[in-house]
Amino acid sequence: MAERRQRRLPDLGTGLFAVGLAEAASNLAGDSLIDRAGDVAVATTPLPVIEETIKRLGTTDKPFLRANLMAGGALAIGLLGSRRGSLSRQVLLAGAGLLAAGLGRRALDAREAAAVRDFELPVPTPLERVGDGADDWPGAEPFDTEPGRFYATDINLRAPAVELDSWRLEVRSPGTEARLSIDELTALGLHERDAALVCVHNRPGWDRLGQQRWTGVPIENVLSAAGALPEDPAGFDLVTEAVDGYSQIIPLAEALARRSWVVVGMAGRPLPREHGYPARVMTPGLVGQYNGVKWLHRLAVTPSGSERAWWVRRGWPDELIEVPPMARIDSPANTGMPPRLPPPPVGVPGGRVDVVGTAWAPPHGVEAVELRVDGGAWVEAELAAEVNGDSWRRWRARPELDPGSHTLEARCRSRSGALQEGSPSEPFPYGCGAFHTVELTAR
Ligand SMILES: Nc1nc2c(c(=O)[nH]1)N[C@H]1C(S)=C(S)[C@@H](COP(=O)(O)O)O[C@H]1N2
Ligand SMILES: [Mo]
Repeated sequence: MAERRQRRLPDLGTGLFAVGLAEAASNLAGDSLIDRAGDVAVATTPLPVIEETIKRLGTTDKPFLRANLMAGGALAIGLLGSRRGSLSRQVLLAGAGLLAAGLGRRALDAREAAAVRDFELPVPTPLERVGDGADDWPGAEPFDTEPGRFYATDINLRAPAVELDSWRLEVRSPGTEARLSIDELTALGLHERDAALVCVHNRPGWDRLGQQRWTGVPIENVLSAAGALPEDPAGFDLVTEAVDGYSQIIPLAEALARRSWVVVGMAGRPLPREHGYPARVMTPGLVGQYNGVKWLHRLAVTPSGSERAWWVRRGWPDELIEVPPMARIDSPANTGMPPRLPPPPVGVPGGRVDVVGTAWAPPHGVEAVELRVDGGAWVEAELAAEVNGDSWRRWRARPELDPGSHTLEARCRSRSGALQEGSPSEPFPYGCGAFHTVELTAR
C-alpha cells in the first residue's frame, strides 16, 4: 500500500535535474530555454492574466515567471516517471539540476556582457545642471534615479544582448532605406535632456517610473539624415521596431510635435542593457508602452494605419496614452510595492510633521501638489524649482498631526489644467487613477 502510494509521486528530482541540465546546455550554446519559454508565455497569456500578475507582483514578475517555468518543466518531466529512490536522492538530483542551471546562467551572462561594449557620447553642448534646490530636503527621493534602481520592464525574460559592431539602425520610408552604425548615429549631433519615464502600470505609491538625464538625437534629425522625412508628416506613422520583435507606432506628426528622439545614453553613459542598449526611442509625456521601443533596430515611416503595434494587436488602445498626473508621498513613509507585505504602522512625533514627495505631469509639468489629512481640506504643498515639464518635481508640506492615527493623501495638478483623478481605476487602458494614501500614527 505504502509502496503504491509512493510510486504515484512525480519524480520531481529527476525533473529538476533534466530541466537544469537542458537549461545549462542551452546557456552554453548562447541561449536560454527557460527564457524562450517565458517569451512564449508572455506572448500567449491572456491580457487580464498579465494585468493581474503585474498588479500582484510589481517588478518581481520576471523572477516569478522564470521560477514557475522551471518548476512547471520539472513537474511535467517528473510526471512521466514515478518517484524512485530515497528523498535524499531526490534532493541531490534537484540540487544538481539547480546548480547546473545557475552555472549555465552565469556563463551566458558573462558571454553576453562581453558583447556589450562602451561607445563614446560626444555631446557638443552639455546641458547645464541647474538643480531644483531640494537635494538637502530630509527624506527626499534623489532627483535622478540611479540606473541600477530605475525600473525595467518589457516583454522579455532576458534583455536582448545587442552586438554593437554588427548593429545598424535601419531607417526606412516609402522609397528610401538607410542603415546607420552607432558612430554615424551619434555623429548626427547628441543632445541631453532631463525627463521622467513612467509605465502605464505605475500605481499610486509605486516606483514603476524614474527620472534621468538622457542623451540622444531628435527623430527629425535622424529621419532627415536618412532622407526619410516627408515634407508633410500628415498621413504617415513612425513605426519603431526592436530586436525582440516588439513595436510601437506614433503618428509621425505627433512624434515630431512631441519631440520624440532616439536615445543612446542614460546618466551620461551608454544605455544599460536592460534599458535598451544601444538605442531606444523616447517621447516625453507618453507612458512607456507608447513612447517608443528599447533595443531599437528599425525606424519606418509608413502610410498611417498600415501596421499595428505589439500591444495594440493584444488589445491595448490604438491611440496615444499620456502619463496621468500623479503625486507620491516618499517620506516619512511610502506604502511600498508588491509583493512586499503591508508596512508596519509608521510612528511620527505629533505636531508639525515633514512630508516629502515627488509628482509628475509630463510633458506639461506640475503646477501644484496638494495634501490632505483625514479627508479634510486640500492644502497646497511647497514645490521645488521646476527643471522642465518633462521631469518630475519634488515637493514638501508640514501638516499638523494630533496624537492618533491619520491618513495622508496627495494629488497633483498638471499645467495642462488636468487634476489627478481620485477615483480608483486600473492601468488598462489609460493608466491608474486614485491618490497615493499613507497611514501614520502620531504620538
Ligand atoms: N523593445 C521593447 N521596448 C519596450 C518594451 C518592450 O517590451 N520591448 N516595453 C515598454 C514599456 S511597457 C515600458 S514601461 C518601457 C520601460 O523602459 P525601462 O525598462 O527602461 O524602464 O519600455 C518600453 N519599451
Ligand atoms: Mo510599461
